[in-house]
Parts: sequence; structure tokens; C-alpha cells
Amino acid sequence: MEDSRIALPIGTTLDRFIKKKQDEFQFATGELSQLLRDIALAGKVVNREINKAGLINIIGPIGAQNVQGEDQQKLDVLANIRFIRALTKGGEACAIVSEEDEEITDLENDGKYVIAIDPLDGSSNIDVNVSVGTIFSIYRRFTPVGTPITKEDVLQKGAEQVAAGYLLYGSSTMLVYTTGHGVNGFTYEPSLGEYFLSHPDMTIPEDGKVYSVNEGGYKSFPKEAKDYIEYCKDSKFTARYIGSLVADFHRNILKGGIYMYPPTSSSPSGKLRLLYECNALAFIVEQAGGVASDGKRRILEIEPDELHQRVPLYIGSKAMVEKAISYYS
Ligand code: P6P
Repeated sequence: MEDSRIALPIGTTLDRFIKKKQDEFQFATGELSQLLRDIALAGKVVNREINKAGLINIIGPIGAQNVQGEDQQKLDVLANIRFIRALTKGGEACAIVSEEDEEITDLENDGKYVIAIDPLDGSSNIDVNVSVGTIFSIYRRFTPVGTPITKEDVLQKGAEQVAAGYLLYGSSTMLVYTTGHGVNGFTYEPSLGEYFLSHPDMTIPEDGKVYSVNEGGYKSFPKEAKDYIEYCKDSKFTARYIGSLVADFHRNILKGGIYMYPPTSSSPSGKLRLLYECNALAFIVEQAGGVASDGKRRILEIEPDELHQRVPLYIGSKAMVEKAISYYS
């Protein structure tokens, strides 16, 4: 779905892109633009630490102290600290829900945006040098600025997002995001410290032949999921499962495909979290022309009950997801 107002050329810097897109919105006040910059900055810092991980072995509590005298932490906790620090300094976010924190972090400022974030999804893959990612959603706060943050501010359905995105720390580091006017991908050039527009107006192929699911859980999948997987095998589709949601999702949005995490005996509601994993990717995939469902409901219409709520996830190319969920009806 293209925002036809301004088509910016490949190689446009993220800063210039954000500024040009903001100029298109008559009432834009620059706060969302600044928030996106703050997230991009934190992504640069996390990217640097991930790339060092193999060298200085930041793969778990190692008892060492870093130069700030901080105990060395597991990378996902470190990433959480970096994002919270960047968002706190930026001042545009008033609250953060993070996979790493049981409760809401109230930043006690006059910011009007709420962030739901998985600072480092798939972090167990760091040890084996597999791509990992950050996933984030941005909402307007629900209650008036200046009042304490409430659960109402964060338990908003995905359709209320004003922006969403992910960072993929892979063979190159990318930032992909949407503000509801199409999806754009930026590739980070570490030697320049800049993100450059590399994937303008990303659209997911309407159909595909790649399915991503951990078939180790097959025996405890619901019949509908098993039937769809058998359909994929009968259709001679290709199975690809990286074990890192952002990496599988990114491949599928570029090449076409479906990612599934059905309910299993160990995760009866699925494994993935609604607020800071599924909603963000659902917003992005719909903006790119795809579909995201829990098997019965559009992900973006699910009313959250709790911060760390899990839901089953079927997400990707429209024809593939619609085929998968047709087994539920
Ligand atoms: P399983 C990583 O822990 C994650 O949240 C996703 O990135 C990934 O797709 C999934 O869980 C892997 O889970 O149960 O297949 O190991």
C-alpha cells in the first residue's frame, strides 16, 4: 500500500526520510519523528554490542564489570537497558511495556506515546551467531498527559497503533517500520552511523511457497494446524524455520511465505506475545498487503487482557494465511 505523496529515492537517509514524511502531515508536531529517531539510535547501540558479543562473550551473566562498572548482563537485558535509556532521554515516550520487565515502566514525563517492545527477540540465537531482532509498537497514551500511566494506556488493541517496526541484526542491520502509510526498510551503514533507505514501499507477495513452523511441536498442534502443514507438504512447499521470528518474518515479507506458531501442549495459547511481538508485525504485514491472524481472529482486533498475553500466530502472504485459517472455519 503506497503513500503516493512523496516517493523518496533509495539511499535517502532515515533522518531525511522521517523529516520529509512528517512534512506531509499537516498537524505533525515532530514528536513521533523524534521517537522514531530515538529508537533508531538505540538500535545502533544494540547493533554494536551484538557484533561484539562473539568477541567479548556477552552471552550471559559472566560476573565481569564493564567500563561503567555495570555487571555484564545477558544481551537481551542489556538491549532493554539501551532502549529504555534512549526513550527516557528522548522524552517522547511516557511508558514502556517490555518483554524484560514484569510491570509497566512509567517514565513519569509528559510524553504522549506508549511503547511496547521486545528488545531482543531470539536472543538465545546470539550464541550461535544467528540473526536476532527488536520488535516495537507505538501507541498514543489513552489517559490525559500528566496523570499516572494506567493499564488502559498499554492494553490497547493492535489496530490503535500509530507506528510499528522491527530491527533485524543480521548479515546487515535493518530498520523496517510503518506509520500506517506503507512499509519502508532502511539498511544501517556502521562506518557512517547512518540508516539508508534500501527497501522503499515494501509489499509482501500475495502468495508463496515457504512455510515457517517448529514441527517439533507437530504432535500437539491443533488438527487445523496439522491439516495445513500436510497441505504445505502435499504442495511441495519449502520449510524454513530460523528460530528467530524477525528473521523468518523478514524473509517472508520479501519473498512470500507464512510463519506459524500454533498452540502446543507447552504453550496452549501459543508462544508469541500479543503486545510487543504479534501486534507490531501484524500492523507491518497488513500495510505490506499481508494477513495476520490467531487462527480465528485478526490479530489487530484482539483486545489485550494482560501485558504479557500470548496468542497463536499465523502471519504472512495473504493467500497462504487465508488457506491456513480456512481450516479453522
Ligand atoms: P521455538 C524466539 O524465542 C521466539 O520468540 C521467536 O523469535 C521464534 O520464532 C520462536 O520463539 C522460537 O520458538 O519454540 O520454535 O524454539
